[in-house]
Amino acid sequence: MKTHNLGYPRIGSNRELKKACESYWSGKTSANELQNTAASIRLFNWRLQKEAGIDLIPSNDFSLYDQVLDLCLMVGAIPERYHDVILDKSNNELDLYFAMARGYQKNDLDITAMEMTKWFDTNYHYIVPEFHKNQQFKFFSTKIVDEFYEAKSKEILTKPVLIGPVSFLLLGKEKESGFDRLDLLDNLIPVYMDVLKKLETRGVEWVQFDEPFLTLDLDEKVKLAISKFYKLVRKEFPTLKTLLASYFEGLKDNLSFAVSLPVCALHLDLVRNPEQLMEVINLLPEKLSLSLGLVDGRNIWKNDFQSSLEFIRKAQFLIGNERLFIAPSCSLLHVPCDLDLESKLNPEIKQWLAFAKQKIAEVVSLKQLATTPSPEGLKSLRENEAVNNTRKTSSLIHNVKVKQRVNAVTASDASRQNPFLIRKYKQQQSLGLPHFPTTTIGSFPQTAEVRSWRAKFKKGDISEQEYERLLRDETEKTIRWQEEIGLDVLVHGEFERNDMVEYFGEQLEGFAFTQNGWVQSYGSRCVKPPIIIGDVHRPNPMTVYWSSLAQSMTDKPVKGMLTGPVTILQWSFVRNDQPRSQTCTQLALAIRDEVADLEKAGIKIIQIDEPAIREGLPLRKSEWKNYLEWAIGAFKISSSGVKDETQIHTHMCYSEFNDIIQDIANMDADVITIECSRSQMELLDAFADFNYPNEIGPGVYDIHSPRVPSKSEMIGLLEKALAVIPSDQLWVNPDCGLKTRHWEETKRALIEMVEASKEMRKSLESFP
Ligand code: THG
Ligand code: ZN
Repeated sequence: MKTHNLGYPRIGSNRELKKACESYWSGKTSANELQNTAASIRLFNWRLQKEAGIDLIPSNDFSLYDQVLDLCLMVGAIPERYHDVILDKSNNELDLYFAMARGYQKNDLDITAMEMTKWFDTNYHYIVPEFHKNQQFKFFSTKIVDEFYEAKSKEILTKPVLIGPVSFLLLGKEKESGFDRLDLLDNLIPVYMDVLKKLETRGVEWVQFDEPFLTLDLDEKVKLAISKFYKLVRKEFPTLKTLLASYFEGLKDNLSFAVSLPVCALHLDLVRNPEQLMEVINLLPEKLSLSLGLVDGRNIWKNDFQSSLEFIRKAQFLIGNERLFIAPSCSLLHVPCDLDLESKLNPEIKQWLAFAKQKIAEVVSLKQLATTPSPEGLKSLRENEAVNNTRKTSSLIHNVKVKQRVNAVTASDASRQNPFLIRKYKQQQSLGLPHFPTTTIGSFPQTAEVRSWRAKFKKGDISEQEYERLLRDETEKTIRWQEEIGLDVLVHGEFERNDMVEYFGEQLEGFAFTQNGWVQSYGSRCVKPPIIIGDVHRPNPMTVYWSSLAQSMTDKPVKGMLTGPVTILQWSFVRNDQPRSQTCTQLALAIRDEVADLEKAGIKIIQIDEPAIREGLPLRKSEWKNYLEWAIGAFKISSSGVKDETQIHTHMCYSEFNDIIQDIANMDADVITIECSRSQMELLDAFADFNYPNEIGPGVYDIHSPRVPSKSEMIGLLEKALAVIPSDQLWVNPDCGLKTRHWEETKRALIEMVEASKEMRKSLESFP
């Protein structure tokens, strides 16, 4: 039996990589300094795993920005627009790499970054490879070989990790029509063979191929492609040991296909799909080894040793120790680095948790428990059992009232009093908004100054009164400015908030927080997901103070701003002792209470954001219906407790919605604002084909770039929208919150936007 790991977090225990990258980008430090930091993180991670007793330690799991971008560079999939970056001889490979990740502005050149999208059902974003007809590839970046060599020179023989070529192609996008990116496989294979050759000559024993698509719905063409590649690898490298990894789901109907592939070992995610173990073992060819992914790489709970050992023993009994690996379920990229750094966490809660470093130790413990029974082993098993048992009865977790309330939810709690058309009429009477009403998504720029107030307040450098006064002044300035430029529905600006999910979690019961539990979101950007440890409820109003304060400053309606239950669930670490649907319903009831209090305080428009509803979709289509039922149901529970006159908005971003448009309509929000400025027509077509019944604000400009769009540009977009959306259903707004922008461009863009709406109104009056 061997232990191995699929990938270790690369940001560094104290976000060293984030700081090094940002300092390099701002020109404060050299490429050399950045590379030194990167090398020391790699060495730290390798040594940590080696000292813990991991037999096969990954390399090439490190990345300066993203592992898919690394692969684009490895195979020379460099979009043509970056060739000018290469031609400039003062640039090196690192400059090219970051140009692809972040865009490039230098000497008249203004080259856009590559697109990003979510990595399966995680909150991690990868860079989307771009493919063209007949595209050629070549072995370009030698990172994978270099890092193997780097570890070897420190006496660590690593297992390089490489996304398989078929998953690589599937992760990307066809940038022109008339071809299928899978047809590029034949051009890609020689590069992979080249890489494997180089690795083999340098003494590689094991290579890990990630084919995460193996757990999705696959057609025959994809299967043929996968099988073609692994047959070739086997033929060209008969003695190379290959481990094929899939994760985030079970293999399910791809199972017999997966076990037929000529690889040496197959990794299974037994956290997501424990049932597959017996099915795989029943079909397992004699020469294939199995890697049991038993330690949850997507969540932070301590492993249940007894339950894991039952799986290991079954596998031991049926196929023996020789052919077994123990591992985390997936790469540990998705969990924070080290629980030991949490000095402020309640010890009762802390004992239930394991971060990456602790999970590595768990993998090793499981092997020891399964292979070398000892008194100490038995003791650690008993300890593990005792600690996990305390969770089952802890008063921190269980709240009878919350459970009773969830059980008492009825269909009428998830439905507004009257249908949309009746509400629309009453809201029109009450709000009196013009045609093409203008609004923003909620947040205004969080300047370095605003963030410094929060930091000072947290450190105790300024008093609570002082902090509040500063925020109040900032809010008032923002209200005045919105009035001045003529926006119709105002927002308070959210200056009091850190991350939206953290902000709500901090005010709800049932959550715990880390000081340092950072997880990479994209590039140097990290999030600190809250931990939902127990039954959730809302002891006190959360946003009423700031919303009603802002409303008291103006006669225009101020929108209340909340994060929806599905998004709070999706961007937190979620308890694993009850179904996600149940936790989501508890969150929905907490938000419902907040909505009711906002309404009582005189807030007439309330926005409940659900940007993560799409990414929560199960990877297998057969499970979509069930998810959508409880997720949409939770949104409706959170939003339906109000009078007809109260206007509910929702906002969505980061994804394509075409395939769940019916479900979005079922949310029955009075107004939906949606990110679509980059592919507006595609999205609008979906809403038009569908005859979307309620009001909609397709974003008229992209807030992810500092570029200021002109009034006429936005009018152009609105006219296109009018071709498919009736004029009394159309709102005018940017496509997302303005938190990450500067005031300068924000002001210019919003002034143009309001002017665009005014002009649209005029032309409506002349041609009604
Ligand atoms: N919150 C959470 N998850 C998210 C987003 C979010 N996932 C999707 C999307 N938005 C990801 N985008 C970002 C954008 C910015 C940052 C992180 C994720 C960011 N992070 C700060 C950093 O890394 O410096 C740290 C944040 C902080 O100091 O609290 O800027 O909005 N949960
Ligand atoms: Zn958004």
